[in-house]
Amino acid sequence: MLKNSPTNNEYILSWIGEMAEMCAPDKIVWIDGSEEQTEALRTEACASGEIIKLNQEKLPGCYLHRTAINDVARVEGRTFICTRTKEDAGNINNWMSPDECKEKLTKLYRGSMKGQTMYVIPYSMGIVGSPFAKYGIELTDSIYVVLNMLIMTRVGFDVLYAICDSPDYIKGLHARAQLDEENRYIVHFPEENTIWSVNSGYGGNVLLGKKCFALRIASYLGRHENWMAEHMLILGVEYPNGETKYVCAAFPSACGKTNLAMLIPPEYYSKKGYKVHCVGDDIAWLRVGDDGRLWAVNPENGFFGVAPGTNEKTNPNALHTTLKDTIFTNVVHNTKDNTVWWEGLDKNPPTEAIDWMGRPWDYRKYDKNDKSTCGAHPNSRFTAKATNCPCLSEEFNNPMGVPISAIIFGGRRAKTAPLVYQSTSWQNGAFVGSIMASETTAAASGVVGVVRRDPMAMRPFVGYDMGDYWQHWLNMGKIIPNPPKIFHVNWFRTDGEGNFLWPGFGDNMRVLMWILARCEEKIDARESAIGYLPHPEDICIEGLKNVTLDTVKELLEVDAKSWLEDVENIKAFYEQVGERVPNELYTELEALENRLKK
Ligand code: SAT
Ligand code: MN
Repeated sequence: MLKNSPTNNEYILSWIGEMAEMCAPDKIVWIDGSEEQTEALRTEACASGEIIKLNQEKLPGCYLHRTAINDVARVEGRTFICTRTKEDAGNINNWMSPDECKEKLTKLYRGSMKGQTMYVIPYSMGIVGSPFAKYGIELTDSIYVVLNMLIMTRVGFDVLYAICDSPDYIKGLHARAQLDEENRYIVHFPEENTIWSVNSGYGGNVLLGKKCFALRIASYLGRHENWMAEHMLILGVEYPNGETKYVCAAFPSACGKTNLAMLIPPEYYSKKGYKVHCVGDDIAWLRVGDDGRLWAVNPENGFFGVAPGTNEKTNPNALHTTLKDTIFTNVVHNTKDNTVWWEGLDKNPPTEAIDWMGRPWDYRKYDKNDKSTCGAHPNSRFTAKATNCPCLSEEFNNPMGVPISAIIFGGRRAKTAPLVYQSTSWQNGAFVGSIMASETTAAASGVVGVVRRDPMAMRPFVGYDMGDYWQHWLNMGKIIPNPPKIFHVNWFRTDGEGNFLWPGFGDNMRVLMWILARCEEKIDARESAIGYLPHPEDICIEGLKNVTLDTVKELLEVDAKSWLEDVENIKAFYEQVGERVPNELYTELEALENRLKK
């Protein structure tokens, strides 16, 4: 079956041979990245019903896909890190021994592709040929996966030429099998550069270049090679004088990374000539540059964004990005004009429509407080090309990436965390990242809206022990001569009645400007128990309707009592992470507690 292969690499050929023998596909097709082959696959997937071709006048190149009803989000409970020892995976990850895992999954894979095609996708995370790029090959039985990978990564035979005869690439195997929830597994063998995924067809579980490779495996590689793989957006703020400053920001899934990355400055700033450019919306690979600064690349080539809530006001750039060449997953199908819709798109839900489960949908039955009446799944997504984004940075394809002035951590917290504060050092900043917490969202299966600790927004994505990961952060601080400053933000603080105090979206620029002013040491701040806080009048509120100086004061309040409760929760979390929590972080925690008690 492997005759006429586009590579002679024995490592690749023997691995594919082994996987094909196990999965028993009828044939093997190499994905070359050409428009011709891609179009043929789209046609085939339309014919089988796997995707639906949308109105090509209104949405050229756009398609709709529905996943199985039981398969709509990442499954953290079924995600495993299979290192040789359990200690290396740590207490926060699920662990299985590599041998046990392979034995178990081999049974699930065996014969699973009978009667089907195995697609071989050679892809690059990062620009092919650049020193920062890493290569992977994903084997899959799903055309949907192929079409998504063609958008999200750089696919083609140039990747095979770049790998050449090296064994150095990430081996990914995906089979939908029966889409059986009970036997769904997303497993990583970081010591073997291998990812296995079975019984799912949903994005984060099956687009193996994304969370599995670019975060879990890459974080493991980064630790050994002195770089960092982080769950961060990358954006540039261009000043009226033409200079651009870049920041990275880590937020948990479905907390607005895509919105922040594509922010449109409020009029107050745009009139003066400020612009924002998007380099990435989800993942950053960070390395120390020759100039002693930290440099970031976005290893992806597209956006896998949350659809609900995306509209002309919240994120016009994302909306425009999705108007062509996009695959929509689990949104509403407007059958009258063959387009798509989701909650929060506009005030005109379609009158003839099919919901994400494939059932007729009556918008009049929609109840904002009852998620089960939604037409689009709360975690429905668009897969869109980065190059279609109106505010994409000119540096997007720069193989060296961009220099980072600030790292921003953020969670979704109704209380406790202020709008913004600055850490006092790299070590203190790593501590601030380690104590991040956020209310859970629909991006992962499970209860939504409960606060959980999500260090660096990486809880589900660190490919090794969390304590070691924090140690790696501390170690990196020692090898970056000119490190970025580290901040924490919270856009989601509410008043006594549960209303958001801060408008968010484009107005988050106001906070970014304070952050950048701090980086350039152009502005003063107040020392507090948790770090540096802005003087309230330094957050620009010109042109904001419902925000007064008093609102800003409220947003910046640090309530020692609720922070001390948080400290107890952090202690419990550190205990759970276990023995490898670095002493420096305990020192930071103790110091924080003492300052709060003063
Ligand atoms: O499902 S993905 O992991 O790809 C998206 C997310 O949860 O951030
Ligand atoms: Mn993400």
